[in-house]
Amino acid sequence: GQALNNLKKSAEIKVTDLTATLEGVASEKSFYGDLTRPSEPIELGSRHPISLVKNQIIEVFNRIGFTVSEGPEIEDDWHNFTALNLSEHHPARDMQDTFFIEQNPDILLRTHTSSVQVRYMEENKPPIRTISPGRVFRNEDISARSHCIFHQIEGLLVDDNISFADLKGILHNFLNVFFERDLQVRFRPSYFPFTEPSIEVDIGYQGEDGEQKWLEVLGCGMVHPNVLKYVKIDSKKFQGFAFGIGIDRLAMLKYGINDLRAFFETDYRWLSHFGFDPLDVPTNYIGLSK
Ligand code: 2NM
Repeated sequence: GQALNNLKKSAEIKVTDLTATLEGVASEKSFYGDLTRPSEPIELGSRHPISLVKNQIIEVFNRIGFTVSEGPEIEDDWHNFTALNLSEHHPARDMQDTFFIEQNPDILLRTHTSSVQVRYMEENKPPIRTISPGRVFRNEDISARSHCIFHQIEGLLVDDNISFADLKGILHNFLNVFFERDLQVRFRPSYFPFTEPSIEVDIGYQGEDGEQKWLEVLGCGMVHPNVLKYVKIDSKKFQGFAFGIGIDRLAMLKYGINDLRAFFETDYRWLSHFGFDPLDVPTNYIGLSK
């Protein structure tokens, strides 16, 4: 009983003290004493440049009917390699240093998001128009220009009556819209196991001495008939094209970033420079040129 009484007394003193203090503050009507004032605004973050560029690319392709498809980062051999026409001993499997699980080499970290498109073609039949953004993994040393984690968007269109001309038109338009100018574009023959023919795409610009220079921006090609066969699409009836875009690389080109490691440092001050988000502001990219 005595202990409870002591507690009651000290509580009463606390309440009386606090009431007096608060009444005093409120009667001064000072800024800080106004208990009804709104709280300090919460500072909003900004989007990461890789997310910005990813969204910009998605928006351009959304406008011409491409959906967004996603898939697992931990893949199996079939979806990452075999179904993409890289047979077990294909030399291209060595070209990409892959993170495998030692106990089970059937499990790996995807080296490209083409694996998503294999899954998409297994589930959906033509007409297909989809782009697959996501994180991919290759066992590379970290430097200003390379990292073992990077980001891709791969695109896929499968329909009847599709030719290389469709691929050229769509990619040239995409690059013009993305870089907001009328670009020179060059298509160079290359090699990928999952496309035939395979092409690398360069954009042209004038060097300091006025000489013509070219910069590689993406790889693409007509989907190899073997890939269509693996996902049970009749390659006599349907053709398709696919392309792979490095998001990190496009972000560096667009914003003049020369060291890729900045993307991973999460320096709040640096990141806040990219706060503008074109998806938040209604803009019309198509037809824009500088
Ligand atoms: C590239 C270059 C060329 C590609 C192929 C496919 C699929 F699944 F349809 F076979 N997806 N992406 C492809 C083709 C990717 O990246 C440089």
